[in-house]
Amino acid sequence: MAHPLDIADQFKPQGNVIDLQEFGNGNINSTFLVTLDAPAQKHFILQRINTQVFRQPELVMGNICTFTQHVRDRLQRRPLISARRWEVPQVLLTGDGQNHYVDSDGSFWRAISFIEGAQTFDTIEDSDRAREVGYVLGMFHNLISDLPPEQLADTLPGFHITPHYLQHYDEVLSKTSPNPSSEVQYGLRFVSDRQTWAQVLENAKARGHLRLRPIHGDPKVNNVMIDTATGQGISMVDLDTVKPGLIHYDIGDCLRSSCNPLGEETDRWERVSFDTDICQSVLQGYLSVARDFLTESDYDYIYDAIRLITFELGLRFFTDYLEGNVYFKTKYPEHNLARAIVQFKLTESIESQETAIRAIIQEMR
Ligand code: GN1
Ligand code: MG
Repeated sequence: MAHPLDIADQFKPQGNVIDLQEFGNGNINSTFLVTLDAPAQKHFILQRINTQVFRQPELVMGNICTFTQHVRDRLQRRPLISARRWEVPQVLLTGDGQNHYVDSDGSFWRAISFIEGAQTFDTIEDSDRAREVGYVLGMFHNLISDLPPEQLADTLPGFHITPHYLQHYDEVLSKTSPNPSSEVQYGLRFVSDRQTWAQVLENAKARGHLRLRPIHGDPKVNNVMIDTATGQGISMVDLDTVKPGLIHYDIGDCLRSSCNPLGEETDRWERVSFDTDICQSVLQGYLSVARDFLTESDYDYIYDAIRLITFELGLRFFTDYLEGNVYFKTKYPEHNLARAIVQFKLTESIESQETAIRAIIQEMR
């Protein structure tokens, strides 16, 4: 297999590559931080795209370029009033002007600029941080609210369509005899109790209550970049799933990851809970820049979105465990089962606080 060091050179960095390290904790792609000896560009991000998941990676790159171009144009025409720092990751080109490089084994590589002076966090410690995370998602949606979704390809058909995941789950179940551990029994029961309700967002879309818009697709808390000096949110990274969808998928994903103080990799299942104070602050930050493009109907489905995307991620992890870990990277055989239970416990906590969460949303309308 080609070495990432050799691939890094294909993206014509200014200067020499002096270091390359695995970076971040993505569940799908392989990510490396490349360090250069040039003063102008100290780092960039190199990634090998998982083409088992992203079957048409050229379309993924096309969407990212459409997105970055749109936002750059928009910010040039209408700079942010607050003059706050806002960064748009840039796709780096190869020596012959391509936005990706396919190596001799057929692996698909691409490079993205690295945002200096900023960090990401797996969990949220306080309400200021929560507001910044919400602001970043709101600003992200705001900046693409005028990009027609038809200009983006559907790079992952079925992504966040919960009924499709349920269908796949049924297929997997019909082919396997799951081990009878109490965790597996809990998961099987958990999913079967929520089959009918799981159509809620797709039904709202079919009835015209919610419409397709460009979305991020994976705006979990650790994809939000926070300026190290000011603590302000300045960018949303990981643009692979930018495509048409419901903004509710994004709102749900951002909140399910932000409001889980133990993080999605915890093994303390019995202590997993959804923090409604963080939820309130994230929503405040979000609405400070998203209010203008939200409809009444959009507010009606925020609670369901939080519950559904949490449940859906649990279902995706659980199915992957039953299927033999074919989608998400794992560190041990029961890893996806453990992750599934965390999301199911989080879903239970959301359900038990439905009244309070709905009240928070209602108060902000
Ligand atoms: C995957 O690879 P990563 O961590 O960026 C997944 C998301 C999940 C997330 C859970 C394309 O994202 O949908 O929410 O894991 N991405 C894809 O951590 O399936
Ligand atoms: Mg991602």
